[in-house]
Amino acid sequence: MMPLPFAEPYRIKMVEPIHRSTRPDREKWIGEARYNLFNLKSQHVYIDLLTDSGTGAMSQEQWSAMMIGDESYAGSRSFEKLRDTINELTGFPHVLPTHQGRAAENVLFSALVGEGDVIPGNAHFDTTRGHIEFRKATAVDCTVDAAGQTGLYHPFKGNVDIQKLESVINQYGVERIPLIIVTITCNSTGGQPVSMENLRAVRHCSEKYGIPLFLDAARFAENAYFIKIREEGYANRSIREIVREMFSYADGMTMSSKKDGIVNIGGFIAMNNQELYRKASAFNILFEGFLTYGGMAGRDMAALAQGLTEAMEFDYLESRVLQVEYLGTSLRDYGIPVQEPFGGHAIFVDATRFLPHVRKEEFIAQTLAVELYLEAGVRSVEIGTLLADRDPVTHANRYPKLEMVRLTIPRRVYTRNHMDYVAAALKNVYDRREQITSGYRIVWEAPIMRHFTVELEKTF
Ligand code: PLI
Repeated sequence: MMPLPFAEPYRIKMVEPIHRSTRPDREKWIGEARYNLFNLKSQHVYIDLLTDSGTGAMSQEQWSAMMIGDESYAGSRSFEKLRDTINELTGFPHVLPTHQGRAAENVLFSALVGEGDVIPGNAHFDTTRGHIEFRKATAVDCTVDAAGQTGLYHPFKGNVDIQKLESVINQYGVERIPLIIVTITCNSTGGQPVSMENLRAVRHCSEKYGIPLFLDAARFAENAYFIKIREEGYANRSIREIVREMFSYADGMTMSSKKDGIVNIGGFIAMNNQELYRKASAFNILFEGFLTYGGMAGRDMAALAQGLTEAMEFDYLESRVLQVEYLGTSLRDYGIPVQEPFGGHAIFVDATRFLPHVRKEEFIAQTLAVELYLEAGVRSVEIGTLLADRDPVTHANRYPKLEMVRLTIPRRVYTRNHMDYVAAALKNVYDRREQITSGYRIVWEAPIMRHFTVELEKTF
């Protein structure tokens, strides 16, 4: 008997047209965009793999929840529903809604982080690092070394190296470390998960030194899926149980709901400590809005409560991770160097191995991302030197260990045919890689988070 193949646990009810274009069109548009893919109009993109943030498709249950959103300024029913869902899912009693993930970081760090502080973690996301450096504090990356070797198999490349963490604590002293942040999954190393064993070890360290542990939980459900599939002892545990255990090792969390909340906008902070909650509440009111909406409409909170529940369904998670794996396998079969094992939300292409003739000073990963757009209208994103930004003290470019192009898959949006198209497009670029020998130089950049708005010109 033939084994039944995998298929998505949903069907399509509403469609959004997307359009192909010609190469001369794309040459004109990317030039006008100053070779920055963030500057492109979405109608000039055929397949948009810029991000999985806020780009997912909501379910019929989420759309119907929106119709009963309670838009009261204070005491909204939709907030209560959301708070109850988060309490049940995470175990944290105190919840502050925010308009997105970086807003949660802004509010929490306003309450916790000061000048000269040091915040260790596993390859902090760019907005997290941005909010730390904006406060003249320092983010220290303590990720395991295996994360930097794209060809090496390690099931949990998001893990924190406990020895590195301890040596940061000993070097700077507990009084300069207001919190440890562990990002699940670790976006910056390739959507790589953190194991339960590692979370327990970080918890042990945080208790030993009395330093609070917060999870940056944007992709908590995908992390739980990998624990179930890859970690010994979890195969028979439900995603819900795994999620609850992950959060039990932390004092709190920040969340960008635009990822595993499967909504288009939203975020929150959740925590155990009431005193910290009260302190952070003042900043929430100042920056985000009253405590029962925090920058979200009632209908957004209603959709989020439903989305968080759907994100923990095993069949959904399996189809998502297998779609990402399908793209990764196709690329690997073409010989294209990618971060392995494949991550939860994206395939990360190793641009240094892909384009060995482009100098790092000319932004290798950005050069590859532009080539992919020119080839087929596929928008990806650079996770490399532009994103790594300049050192806040020396202002020199920071060259990260990995120069990557991220092909980020929105939730429940694209089909297998779209994945085939992307893989073929990248293969065409790979076949002509020997002719790509130069990249770009910066003509304008912002003083912080430059990659969003940077303007470039060709060096050739
Ligand atoms: O985009 P926000 O402000 O809702 O969330 C910021 C944020 C925080 N943590 C992590 C791990 C993220 O991945 C993240 C946002 N990520 C984006 C936008 C991405 O394209 O990956």
